[in-house]
Amino acid sequence: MLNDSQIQDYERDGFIILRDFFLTRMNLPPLLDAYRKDPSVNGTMYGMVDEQGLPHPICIWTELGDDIIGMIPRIARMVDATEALLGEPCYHWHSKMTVKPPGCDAHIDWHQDFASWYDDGVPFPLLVTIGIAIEPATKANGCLELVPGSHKIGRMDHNDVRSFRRRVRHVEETLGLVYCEMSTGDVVFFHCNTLHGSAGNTTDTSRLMLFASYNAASNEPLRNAQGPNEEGKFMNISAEERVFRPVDKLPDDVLKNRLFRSAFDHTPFKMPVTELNDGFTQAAELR
Ligand SMILES: O=C(O)CCC(=O)C(=O)O
Repeated sequence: MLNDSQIQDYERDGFIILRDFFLTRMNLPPLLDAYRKDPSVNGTMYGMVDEQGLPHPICIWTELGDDIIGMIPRIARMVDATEALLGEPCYHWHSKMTVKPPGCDAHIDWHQDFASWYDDGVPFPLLVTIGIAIEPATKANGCLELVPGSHKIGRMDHNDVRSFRRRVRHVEETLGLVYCEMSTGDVVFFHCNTLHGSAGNTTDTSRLMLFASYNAASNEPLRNAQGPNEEGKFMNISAEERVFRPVDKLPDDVLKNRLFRSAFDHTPFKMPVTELNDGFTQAAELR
């Protein structure tokens, strides 16, 4: 469980990095082995395109089953820590894996997650994401970058791209930048208004991260308040998948005791509606 000083750090910076949150007591290697055998994740990895038009692989899911990626977001210490940061019960919003393959030039452009979740109709910025390093993340292989304190700006307008870029530059120059370098098993908790992004991978090793996002129980999306994401256009996630559903918490040693059925074969992944989303490419187009 998080202590008061960790919660204060999160409130001040909009994120907190916890070393070895996972590796010692839990068990990530079976997920990494399965990913290395099948980097397409059963053909569900799509390309998400950056401002330069370069894709990086991503897959996303909302349903939590009994494979590894369905269990990780339900592990009690993940959910309990998130609830300590939010000060109330939470529910699973969605999870994803993002990859920077060796030599991948694609960036993940600066953004606040709440910009898109607001468009899902969410009223308050009461969402937290946990990023788990499945493979080591370094400055050279495109680790997550965060601007400390940027959650205090509030939700920025991402639509006017030139003005947004200028604001990001100013915020970054004013508040600085943290390279979230992590070893396998380290995690970062970050606020949904914390500005973040990542650069390309200049190394010959891949960088795999799993991100689990949670919404506060009191903060379900409002019907008829959606923006461009109306009818689940982003990654085809429906309004029904966004309502409060209690998390069926699992003991911390569930992975260590190998109680999973597979790594990712039992998860129904979301697929982007490509005719609506020009920010995606098909899996086959990924390098
Ligand atoms: O994988 C990364 O470096 C960042 C992922 C991210 O920002 C996101 O998916 O919202």
